[in-house]
Amino acid sequence: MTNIARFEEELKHFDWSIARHELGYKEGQPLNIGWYCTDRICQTGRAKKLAMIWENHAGEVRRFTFDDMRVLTNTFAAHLRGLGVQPGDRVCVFMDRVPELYIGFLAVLKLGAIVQPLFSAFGDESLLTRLESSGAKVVLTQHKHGLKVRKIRDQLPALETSVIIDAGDRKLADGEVGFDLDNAPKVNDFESYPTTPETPSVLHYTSGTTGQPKGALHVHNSVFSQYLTASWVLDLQESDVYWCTADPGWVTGTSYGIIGPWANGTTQAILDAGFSADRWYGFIAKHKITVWYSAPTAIRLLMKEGEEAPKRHELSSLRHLASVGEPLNAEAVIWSQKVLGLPFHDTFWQTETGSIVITNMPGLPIKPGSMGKPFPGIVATVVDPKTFEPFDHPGAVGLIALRPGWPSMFRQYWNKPEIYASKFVNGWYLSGDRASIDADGYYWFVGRDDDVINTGGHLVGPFEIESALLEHPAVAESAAIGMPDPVNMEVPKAFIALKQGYEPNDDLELEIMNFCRKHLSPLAMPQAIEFVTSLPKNRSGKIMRRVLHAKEWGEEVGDISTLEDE
Ligand code: 6R9
Repeated sequence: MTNIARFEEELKHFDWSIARHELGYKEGQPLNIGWYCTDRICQTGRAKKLAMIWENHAGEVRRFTFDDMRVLTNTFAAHLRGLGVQPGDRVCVFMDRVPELYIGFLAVLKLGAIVQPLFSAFGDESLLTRLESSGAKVVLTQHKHGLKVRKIRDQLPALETSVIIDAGDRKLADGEVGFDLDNAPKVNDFESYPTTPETPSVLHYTSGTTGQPKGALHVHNSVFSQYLTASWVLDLQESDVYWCTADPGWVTGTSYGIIGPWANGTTQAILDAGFSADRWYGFIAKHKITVWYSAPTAIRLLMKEGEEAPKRHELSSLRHLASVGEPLNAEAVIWSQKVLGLPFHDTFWQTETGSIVITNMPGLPIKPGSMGKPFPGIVATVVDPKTFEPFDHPGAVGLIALRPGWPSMFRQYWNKPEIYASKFVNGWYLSGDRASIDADGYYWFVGRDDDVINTGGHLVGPFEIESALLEHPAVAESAAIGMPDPVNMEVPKAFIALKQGYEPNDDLELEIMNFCRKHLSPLAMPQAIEFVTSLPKNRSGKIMRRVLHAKEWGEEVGDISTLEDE
């Protein structure tokens, strides 16, 4: 049987009970991700196996076995319980990629509380909107990031405690407590809270076109999807050393940087340091990474460094590569095949889907530039944007639609039921992305269907940038769009109409940029500002970012009359 025929065969017989069976889960039992990622691995004879190999920017390495992870998550969970954390409470994890981030994340789940991971580079304003929304009771953080929390805590009535993991002898403010995990008395036995498959687990914030970022709420049931996709798509085997380059502030860093791999009992290598080609290749060589999950922007950066850089390192341990977050261009697949001897396998999914839904699974021949096919058990299609019915001919461009029902599907947007409901039409979940399906059933990504900016794989909502700009006294109106960028695909650009009495000039541009820097995360910072006398609007006065976008990319503006009715 050919590979592709085997793949199609697999699709026919697939049932999610495979994951339940492999994880030894029986209906009616408690299901706790924290327990499945640590205690269960120990109980299945892998207590002494390495769970985490951690390295920082200085090259310092620490190693943790699954038994270490079990005891440390118990210790952290017991401490948090002592601070009054109850099941269902939101606990935010706001740290660099230090071991305490990973341990704290699982500890919160062991308590039956909801973990809200946030990217440590967020400034106080990005932090405020997300903590305000979640109503987090506790934040787990480091001293340097705790200072940002300290600045805004007056505006967060629900926030009781900041737990500072590296307080040392520093003076703490009201509401702050120090917790030194390494030196805390260890808790060997801790009973994980008996969460059910539908108990909320992770609350990930994601940006949309309008309004502030929304919290996509997941449940413990997600582990079945994350476990099985990590096993089948990332092809994780018992002897692998796996590296996911994503930060747990984003969903890839939790679904495939924590839950999926550790539920498989996989050894993960974690690099808490910035990008450089030599550092990355050196990391692969040093820890003999076998499976590598990264993103197109990083691959493009590596491509820019040329073909000599990888030759300086011993990369023969690598055996499987995958990519996520943005369109993986055909050149990147061809380049990696040539230079690393392996193609990158594309994987498409979202914060909302919780796990990979469309992918080039091993065994499926890759068509470079295509995202591949739906994962077994995922019913996907492309629907006509007008009728929301699937197209009946290949090649038509429409909206990627998924039939709800796989285990890791998000269950709600936190406190935003109307927005959640608006994502479902005709029984389909609409992803907000456009694509076509070819005659062989392969999906080809076309673009997003909304105004969200995907910069280097990170979604940035234009509204967040525009809100920050509007706080500046000179700004009357603003619109943010993505402009072309050779590495990040797109980067934010702002169009600004000034209030009367202000003149556009370089000084003002610099002043607005500096103002933004205080309010926005580095990713959301506009890389260019263009002053305009007015912004294109529709009849109801909404700014038409699409018109600006089309001009910026040298594309046809299209039928503005339909836009005017939006
Ligand atoms: C996992 C993650 C989701 C959005 C998604 C789409 C884009 C993700 C992609 C891709 C083209 C791929 N996206 N994977 N675009 N090819 N393989 O990235 O989640 O941060 O929620 O972003 O990213 O636009 O809708 P999230």
